Order: sequence, then C-alpha cells, then structure tokens
Amino acid sequence: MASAPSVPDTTIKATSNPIFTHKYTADPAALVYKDKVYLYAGHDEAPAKREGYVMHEWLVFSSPDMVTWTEHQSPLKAKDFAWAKGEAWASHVIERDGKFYWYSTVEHAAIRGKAIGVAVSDSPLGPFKDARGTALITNDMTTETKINWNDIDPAVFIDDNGQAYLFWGNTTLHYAKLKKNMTELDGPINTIKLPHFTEAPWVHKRKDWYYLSYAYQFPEKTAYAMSKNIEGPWEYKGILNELAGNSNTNHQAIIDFKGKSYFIYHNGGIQPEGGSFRRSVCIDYLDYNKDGTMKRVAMTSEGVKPAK
Ligand code: FUB
Repeated sequence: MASAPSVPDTTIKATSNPIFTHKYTADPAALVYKDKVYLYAGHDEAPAKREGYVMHEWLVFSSPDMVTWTEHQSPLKAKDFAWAKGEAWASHVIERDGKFYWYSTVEHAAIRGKAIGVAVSDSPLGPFKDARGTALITNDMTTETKINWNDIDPAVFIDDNGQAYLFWGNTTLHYAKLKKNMTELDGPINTIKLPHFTEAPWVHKRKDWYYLSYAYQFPEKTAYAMSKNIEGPWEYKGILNELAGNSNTNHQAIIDFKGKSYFIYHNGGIQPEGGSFRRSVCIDYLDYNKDGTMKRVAMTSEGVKPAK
C-alpha cells in the first residue's frame, strides 16, 4: 500500500475501483450538498493479517464530479464522544437547516455494547462536536436480541413533510422518529421485518417510492425493499448487489448527483492485504427499471466517469 498523503486537502483522482488506495476505507455514507458530494467513511486500520476491526476515526472526502476527490482532515473520532470507549463503526451525515448531523456507531464505555451518538457542525467538513453529551441509542433500549452489537449503523432520512427518521440495527432493524432538533427521539422504537436483515440500512426516495436497502445474510449481499410510505409496509424486492469481493461485510450508500444515480459500497479489493478488516470504498452506477425497481448493480474495476 502506498504511503498516506498528508491531509488536509490532498487531491486524489479515482480512476478505478477501489477509489482510494492510500488507506483503507469502509462503511461509506454520502451527502450531496450544493454542488458537491461529501463521502464519509470509516478508517480500517487493522494491520495486515489481523482479524478484527481496528477503527478509531472517520474520514471525509469531497468531490465535484465523483472522480476528483479531496481528502480533508479527519473531522471526528470515536473518542470525541466522551462517553464512548472507541470503535468508529458505520455512520451517516445529513444536513438540516444549514447544520450537519453526524450519527455514529461507537462502543459505549459504561453501558455494555454498541451505541449511537450524534455530532453536529456548521460545515459538512466539520469540526463536529457531540450534540448531546450522551448516546442517542444504547444497547439497553432494544431487547429483541442478546447480542451487544445490534444498535449500530444509523441511517437518517427526512421525509418531504419535514419529519426525520432514524433507522439502525444489526439482526433486528429498528426505526424511530427524530425531533426537529435531530438529537432526540420523538416516539417509540419500532421494528421492521425484512428477509435476512443483517445490518447497514440506507433509506432514499425517488419519485413516489421509498427504498430501504440493507446488508443481507452473512457474508453480506445488499438487498432492498420498497414502500409508498416511509413507515411501511415495506415490500421485499430482492438482491441489489452480490457479494463484494474479499469482504464478509458490505455497506452501501445511494445518491443521485448531476443526473446520475450512484451505488457506493466497500470491498476487500486492495491486494495483497485487503480483506474483511481492511476494506475499500468503490463506486458504480445504479439504474432503475420503469416500474421503479432497481437493477442489480454491476460492480466494475473501472468505476465511474466524471459527472458533468
Ligand atoms: O465497520 C464495522 C461494521 O462492519 C459496520 O458497522 C457494519 O455495517 C459492517 O460494515
């Protein structure tokens, strides 16, 4: 692996998949804001051959065209949440009224298990700071499974009427309304049942359809469901992406940018040391059928062309 560029603000041309080869990147979440895409990723730092995640911080990259990326200074670390022990697992950043909210999975220091925190900033590039001083979701708030990593992988969606929702989970998929301040739940925690749900929910809307994509089975493929209502019922629609090479997890973000749709995911494609704990973000096009269903993603080595 090439040595890491010095950040902040190093420019990278991503002319093939994986898009970054100077460091391992996982669990992509993407935000389109004004005329740029902001790509947030976990940083896989496990040494070669080590089995198990080593993840201390998240990374942020921005691009005007999906190919030329600027890497910025890491804007958030797991330990920026004073109540967290560490472990910067999957996250999601969303904008509301000019503020940027970063929902993050971390290991709680005092309450057994994973938890979800929220950090806030005036800029998509940070600096971000803990918005609550406490976790938004802790393991003791959900009791369907005995595992302690079921409260992970936040995905936030703001519906057309302004109501925000937090989706999250491993093994069991949950959602709850968020207050307008984006930092408190606004009602009960609900459960959604989908075939072979593992983790990594992502919600998006196109025309009058809501889409809920997620990591399916283990090793993970990506599957999805559709609904006419954000609160369901959700109808399972099948596999969206096959196993991504050399990684037992997958984790997708879906965006539209400059007239095209994109599927952003990770694989273990950097050789010789890439794998399930040294993952790499990739981008391919996403296409829809006339009835609104999504075509299965064609993962490519070439990746995407500059968006105009
Ligand atoms: O990166 C750690 C965990 O692996 C994420 O939270 C899951 O989505 C899976 O990708």
